[in-house]
Amino acid sequence: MGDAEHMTDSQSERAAERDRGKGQSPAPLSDLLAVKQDRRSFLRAGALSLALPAAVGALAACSSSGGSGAGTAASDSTEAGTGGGAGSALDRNASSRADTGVHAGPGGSSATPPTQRDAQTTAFHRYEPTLPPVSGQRTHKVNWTVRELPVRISKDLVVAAWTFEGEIPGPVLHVRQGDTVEFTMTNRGAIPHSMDFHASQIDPKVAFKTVVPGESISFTFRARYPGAFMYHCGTAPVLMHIGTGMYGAIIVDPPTPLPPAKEFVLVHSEYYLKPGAGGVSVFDYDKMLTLLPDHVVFNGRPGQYLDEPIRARVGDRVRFYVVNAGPTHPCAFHVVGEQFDRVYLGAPPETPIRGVQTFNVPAGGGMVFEYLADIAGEFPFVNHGFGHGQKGAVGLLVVEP
Ligand SMILES: [Cu+2]
Repeated sequence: MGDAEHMTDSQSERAAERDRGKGQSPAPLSDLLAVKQDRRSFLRAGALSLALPAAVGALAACSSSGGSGAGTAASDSTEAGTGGGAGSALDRNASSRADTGVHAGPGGSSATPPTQRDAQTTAFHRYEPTLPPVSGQRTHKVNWTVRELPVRISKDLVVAAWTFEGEIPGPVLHVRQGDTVEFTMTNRGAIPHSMDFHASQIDPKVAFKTVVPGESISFTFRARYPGAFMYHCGTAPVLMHIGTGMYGAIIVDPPTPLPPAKEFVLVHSEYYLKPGAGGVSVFDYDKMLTLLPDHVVFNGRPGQYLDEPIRARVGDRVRFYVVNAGPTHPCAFHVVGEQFDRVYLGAPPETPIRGVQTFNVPAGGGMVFEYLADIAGEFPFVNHGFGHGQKGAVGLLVVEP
């Protein structure tokens, strides 16, 4: 299997070299740098190809709400976007289909139309992949705000996002099995939103219901199982709300901690975009339905850990909590040059599978991947569905001697 594995990567390398007309010795690192270089040209090519269908996909619902948004990244607007769209979304969510709402209603592309100033003033930052420490408290009070605002996902690309706490992905929550989460969400956006924690077991009609702008919702749950779980906005159409940035990870530790490790959270997701006003790209619901993303990413930014790798030392156990927000495609998680000692498909530490090269994390799922870093080097981690890896779902883990 190892030979076949490297052959696959080498083929990818050769194809990349042919495209660039360069001659480099095949090696995993150069392979990934090739991805990085190609990514820039891909971004340009992607922008060009996006320009063609851009005129086709006008989406009614949010162009009307956007029309009243007066061109600023408003919060506190209680008028924009709260007309018929808000009511109908509430009705649908009240029927308890929040997590599976797939009706064909228009999703809009930008609740608060971005401006050129947004594109110029929105700075890039790396999303911190290190798992934050768990608090000693057994009850976690979490107060989050929903905002619609521009987010720079690369040096060249700003998107008109819908967010939890202004970030894609939203913040990482870290609790222990049996802990209580007292959650409050306040909607400071221009359209309705909601919250669905996959780590909870709760009546979705009550807890995950949609909140109109200016209002809040609170609910409480206990984290019954350990593992890596997704959270997301469940307001219909869910595809649009997840696809526009409303997702993140909640990590639940087992009562007996897993062995000490360097722990990282990787939230995998897709971007479907079209050009928007002021140089800020907007999300394209029609393209989301075509299932062909422009970018596929870890932690919201294409290739960000090529520029600033994740680091560990020889002798470390490395643990990845991989949550796949989708909204649609699986993540075939793989570390080039390594094998996973354990993969926990469900609640760790029970029944890991061992000696794993690659495992698919489904959209809406989360798994825990561990390996022993006993070899120094630069190890690319990828979505080994390489059509998606090539679009940005790739990073580097540097293991230092
Ligand atoms: Cu939402």
